[in-house]
Amino acid sequence: VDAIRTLSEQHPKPSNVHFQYGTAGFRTLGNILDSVMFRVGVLAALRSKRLDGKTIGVMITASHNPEQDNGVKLVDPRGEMLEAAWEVHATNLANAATTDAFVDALDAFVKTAKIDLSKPARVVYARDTRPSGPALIAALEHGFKAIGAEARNAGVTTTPVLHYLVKAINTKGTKEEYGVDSEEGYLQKLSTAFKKLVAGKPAIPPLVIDCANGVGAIVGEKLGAHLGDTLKLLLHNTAIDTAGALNHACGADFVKTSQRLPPSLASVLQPGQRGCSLDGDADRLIYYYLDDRGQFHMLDGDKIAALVAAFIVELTKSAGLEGEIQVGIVQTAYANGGSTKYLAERLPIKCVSTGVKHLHHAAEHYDIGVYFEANGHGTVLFSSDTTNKLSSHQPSTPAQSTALNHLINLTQLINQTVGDALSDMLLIEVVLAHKSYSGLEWDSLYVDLPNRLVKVVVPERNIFKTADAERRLTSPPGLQAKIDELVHRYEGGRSFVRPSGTEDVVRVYAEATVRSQADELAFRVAGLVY
Ligand code: 16G
Ligand code: ZN
Repeated sequence: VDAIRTLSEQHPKPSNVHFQYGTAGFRTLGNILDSVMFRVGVLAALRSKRLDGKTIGVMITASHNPEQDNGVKLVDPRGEMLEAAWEVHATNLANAATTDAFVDALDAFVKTAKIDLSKPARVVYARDTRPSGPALIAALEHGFKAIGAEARNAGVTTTPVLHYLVKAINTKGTKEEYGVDSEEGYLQKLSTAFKKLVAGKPAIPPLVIDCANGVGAIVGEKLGAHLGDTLKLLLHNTAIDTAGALNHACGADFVKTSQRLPPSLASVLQPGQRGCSLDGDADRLIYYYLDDRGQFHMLDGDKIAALVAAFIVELTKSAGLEGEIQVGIVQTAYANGGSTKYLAERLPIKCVSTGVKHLHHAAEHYDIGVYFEANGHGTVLFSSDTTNKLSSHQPSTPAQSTALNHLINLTQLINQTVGDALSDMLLIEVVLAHKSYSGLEWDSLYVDLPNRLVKVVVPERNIFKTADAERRLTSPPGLQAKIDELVHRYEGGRSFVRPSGTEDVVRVYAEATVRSQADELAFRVAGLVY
């Protein structure tokens, strides 16, 4: 306790700020996060003690947000997001006004959560390329030191690599061993599976990758070296040391939100060529191509879900496992209506609230659960029953055997801990190679409805309460009825309003059959909210 007290004095909480552990952990301006980092260091160690010394992950990143932002989130032992109940504790500890208040809050928490302080504490941590990262890492390390945690620095790497590491460390030496617990082990695992999956397929054309001037450039380059000639990665927006470049006019969020090509790729991407954008910590991925008239076409998370799910269903059939393995889809309200219609006609589908933890948990209920947010974050989960079935299934024809092997290799290629832009990118390249699809053919699976997302700054976002997987407002009273009344007047109209979990704004989404109508509906609903 003395060490905590002394070190905490070096990381005072700024007095006029309230911190909140939201959808993406703590996230705000990097230069006010010092005290939060110290306290998260202590909290991560407590979480580890609570879980009998299992390794907890800590990632310092603000993902697709502007360069001056930063953030931190905790990763649970199986590589998943921190258990929801602890988000509240994290928020409480971060907001204790003084060292005394912090120490008191810790004491109380240790008692109520029944944490045995004599247990070991183990953590692994990493950061993205943000300039505020090193100072925040130092504060975090102070937190580890204060409580005597055994801490392993994973350096500068992507969020999905950190999630992978957590799972690899915690499964080491067990029969569920996830892989070698290093970035190199991760790259090896992915590239080996990829090479097996595309063996014998025609050569894959080079792929343009927009690295958002972030950490994806570093790990992407290493991945490229592992892939060699199997898939040539043409890395762009790799200026990780240029001030202000991170996520600026590039990256997955820019492409998804503005629905256009990053200007920096204008002279790079050729008509017909595939390109993709990562976000600042490489856990989101958006594809695109230019048609022969040079027109931009976006292939977002919904298109990825459709492509991948159809492929996996085909493989389970070809492997002779139809009826034995059920493939299901999880989406959020942001999923394009076109994709929902297409997928619902083919597969079981569920809509859940925004945020990885909701999608991930819902996907765990299927034998193979495919989840992608429209923003490009997603992955595929194979239940342990399914994994066992795949390894014990006896194929009765050579064709079945091939399909079965593909499925097994997919379980290795896919980062099942969290959405992973690089792993997803390889997955997409596998499907395109197997189906001999160009961007155009992939795009033609279904037609996107025109849509618009706007954010509205409101005095009190907490008065906005939703139900039905965020598709309806229950508060403020009467507002949903007004939205319904508006939506009715638009052909193919759909709109919903929800408070953001990462920013102090309310988001309004609208879609309609015609572009101008989608825009108009979005702005009129925004007008109701304001
Ligand atoms: C974060 C989440 C994403 C979610 C978004 C919602 C991760 C890796 N990503 O980016 O899943 O869609 O937040 O933000 O946790 P919002 O609540 O501000 O709309
Ligand atoms: Zn991200």
